[in-house]
Amino acid sequence: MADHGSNEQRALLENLYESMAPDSLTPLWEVLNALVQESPRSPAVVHKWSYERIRSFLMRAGDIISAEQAERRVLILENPGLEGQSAIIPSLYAGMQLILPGEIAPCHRHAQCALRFVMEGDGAYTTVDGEKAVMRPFDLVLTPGMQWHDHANHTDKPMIWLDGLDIPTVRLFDASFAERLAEKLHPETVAPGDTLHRYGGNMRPMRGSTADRRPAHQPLFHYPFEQWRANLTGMAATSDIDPHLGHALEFINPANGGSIMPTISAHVRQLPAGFETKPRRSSDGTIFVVVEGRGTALVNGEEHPLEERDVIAVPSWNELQLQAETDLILFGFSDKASQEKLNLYREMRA
Ligand code: GTQ
Repeated sequence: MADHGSNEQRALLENLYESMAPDSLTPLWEVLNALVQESPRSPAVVHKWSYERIRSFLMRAGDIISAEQAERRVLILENPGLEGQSAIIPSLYAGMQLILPGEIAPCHRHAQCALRFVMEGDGAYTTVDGEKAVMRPFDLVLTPGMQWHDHANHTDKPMIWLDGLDIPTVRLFDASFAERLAEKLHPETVAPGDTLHRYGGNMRPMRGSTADRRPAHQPLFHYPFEQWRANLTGMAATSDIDPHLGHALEFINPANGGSIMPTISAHVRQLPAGFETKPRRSSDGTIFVVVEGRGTALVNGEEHPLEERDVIAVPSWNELQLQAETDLILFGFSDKASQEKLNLYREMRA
């Protein structure tokens, strides 16, 4: 409350609150400023996870529980400011998933959208509606909402990837639906790579043809490292650098030119050695993965050293500057997609 009033008024108010509490009524004037803030003050904090530490706990989990028994063997990256919420920022979830050689994670589907960003291993796969996406380091693979998916590893090395899902967003809307397939693995109905050929090269099967088989709103689900790295490097070699972002390319859904999924946006950036971005704030909380190189994230002036495969969460409206010590390549995903749909997204460039 802005005006604290007299002791007598306070006593009357406290008495009122106590009597109306059983009727599930509370006074707005006690909480208005906290509810309607001048600018975002996220309960989530800036936090960095070292890949090697996550990995050692994940491998320990691998000794104790199988992927099949766990359904998904994942360590959740829970933001220290959001304890108990299984969230890395208020709207998004992140976890590190391990599939050991010979293991499978059984087939299911759910309303939640997922992205996978490959951290380690080569050649395990996610099957999306009957088509294997063979996963290579730093590939981006999607499982859009309600598409059947299972994971399996027939290689001789562990496969580890970062999961990014909109679990907290779906929870906010009370819109979670999920089911398991009766079989452990979805039958393989299409050859691996088929979708990339049909929809991944700025082309698509002619509409109405039998070849146009993927959902019209979400055809593509694999964005290979090989492609995105070449695009980013090619652009960086010839274009002026954005002072606030570095060289940055956003992944898009080719069906509509929009974000990769309705609730999650993703992009990659390249910062040449010695480059420092100008301070920038944005209302989307962002999770970054260091793909290559070394540098520092300066968040509100505080230094967070970045090493290869580190994961750092930068919640809404924290002022971010990135410094590249060596050439630095980052992958990032955020809730910008949702915010833009709701006309909430804002940014501020110094
Ligand atoms: O791989 O389907 O990290 O359903 C959390 C929920 C991964 C998955 C997660 C999931 C999955």
